[in-house]
Amino acid sequence: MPRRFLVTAALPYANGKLHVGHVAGAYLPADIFVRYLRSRGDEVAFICGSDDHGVPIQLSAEREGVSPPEVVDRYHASQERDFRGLGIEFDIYGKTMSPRHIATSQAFFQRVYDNGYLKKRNTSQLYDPQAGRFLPDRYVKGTCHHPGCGNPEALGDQCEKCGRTIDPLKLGDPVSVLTGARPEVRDTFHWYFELPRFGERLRAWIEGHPEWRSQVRQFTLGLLKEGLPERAMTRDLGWGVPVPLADPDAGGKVLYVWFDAPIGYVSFTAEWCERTTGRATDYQTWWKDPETSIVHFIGEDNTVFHALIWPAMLLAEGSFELPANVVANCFLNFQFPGKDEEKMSKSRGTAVWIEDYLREFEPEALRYYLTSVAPENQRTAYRADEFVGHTNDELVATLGNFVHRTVTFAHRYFEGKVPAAGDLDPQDRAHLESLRSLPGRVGAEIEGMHFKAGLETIMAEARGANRYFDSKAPWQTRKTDLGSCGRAIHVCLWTARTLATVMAPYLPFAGEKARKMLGLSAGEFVWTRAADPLVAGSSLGAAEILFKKIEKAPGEES
Ligand code: B3M
Ligand code: ZN
Repeated sequence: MPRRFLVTAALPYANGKLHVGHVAGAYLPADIFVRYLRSRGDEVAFICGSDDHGVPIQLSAEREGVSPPEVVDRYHASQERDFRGLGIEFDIYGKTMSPRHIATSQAFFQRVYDNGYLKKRNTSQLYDPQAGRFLPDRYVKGTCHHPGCGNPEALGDQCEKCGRTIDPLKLGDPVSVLTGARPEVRDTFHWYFELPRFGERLRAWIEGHPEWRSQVRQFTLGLLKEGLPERAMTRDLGWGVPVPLADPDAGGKVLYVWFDAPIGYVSFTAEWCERTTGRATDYQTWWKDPETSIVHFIGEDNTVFHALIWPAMLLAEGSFELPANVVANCFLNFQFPGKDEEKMSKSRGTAVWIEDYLREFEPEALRYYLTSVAPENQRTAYRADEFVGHTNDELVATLGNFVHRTVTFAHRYFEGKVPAAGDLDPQDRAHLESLRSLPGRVGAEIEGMHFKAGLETIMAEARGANRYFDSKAPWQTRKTDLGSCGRAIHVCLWTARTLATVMAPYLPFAGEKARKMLGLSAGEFVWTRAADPLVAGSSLGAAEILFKKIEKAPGEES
């Protein structure tokens, strides 16, 4: 029975280009997961888009002296191009500044309000007297107020060091990022989301998911223990979704970007349904049917929003299903030879940009390397010196070489056709037994969100395949015992099929090349048929190089 999955990857702010850290965080694992599910025959919607609102966009627009939509359009297009170049293929790459999204988030806000979970409260807020403006979220910086953190660079909405949300009024030594002025405190009012009312339900929900990554569980359960604060869900800002309430005081206020952004997953699903079925209301199949598994892929800094605030919003709205999993990767640091390991950061210029990468390198090397060092449970580092070795020794010399040498051999000595299997010997049978279990073993790792382990399983099998080839020495037996030579090549081609099918979610471009080399149709190149033998006598396609060797690491000066 095909299952149904709605898979999302966090919406990048439309104020910057994508770098390797983004890809390693949410997008690559999500793409692998989706490709795997599709190969199995499951029904999947893969949703992403740009996060166009909020302070980050407005700040960028102000710094560049252009309008927010101009910033959004430029970066939206660049992000979409970069994703496509890496083979990360969403069903839709939406925009939160689209009219449908604005209407959807307003309706959502209104329902949460009507259900009694949003309360208007007087509050004080930081205000920049020089700029003459309130300073919501990232307009202010200061020292994190959470016990045991002390990060001096905490942003007004979230501390990147401890991952917790920030109350800007509690920041130590706050400064306005607009003018550097010390902010004043002024009165205003906002609509607050009564998060504390959901604490118990969220705790029970998370405790009911022991399969989630432990860092996500620990972090969220820890926050629930501390007690969730109420959170203002509106802002005094010029750029955002206007607060839809009839209240005359709502004029001039917009929704907090973290209120409207996750609703983007819903509005983009509706947009995609409209484009594909003509019925936007079909989004309900993906969001309101308990048979659908909703899986959010995110970077670690988005955990509090996806695993606590967003689910609480869904509960408050009342008609949606909760996510089945929130899959967070930790940060990926950077390490270049002779330099200290540091956080990948666009502001500090320590980043490998996807756009630059794709000008010189193939997507597969990055997909492979980033999966092999994926920060699934702890922070890991992109090490320039390691990148070359992983690509040349593993991807090229082990995986690519096995498929290539096998197909080349069949072309040279078996007229480009699959030789007959004949009578298998015990070594063949032992090899094939391991091969037959490969799709199940890799699949179990992917279903468990262990993408790196899945890839390691494939590579172990590929090393075994090369050993099998070597020990069969077909270049000798072709002169002495053509039957035994054919049998070995038959088994190797079979192995190539299995390997190529299970690697394809990780390495889709090479998977496609291998499929053609093996003479398989798209329908034959699916997970459920990965371990099927190739038909003896069928024709192979031309042998191609699957992966190219590289000379230096991306991001390294030549
Ligand atoms: N734009 C934050 C980020 O890029 C944010 C994600 C929204 S997902 C709904 O880190
Ligand atoms: Zn902190």
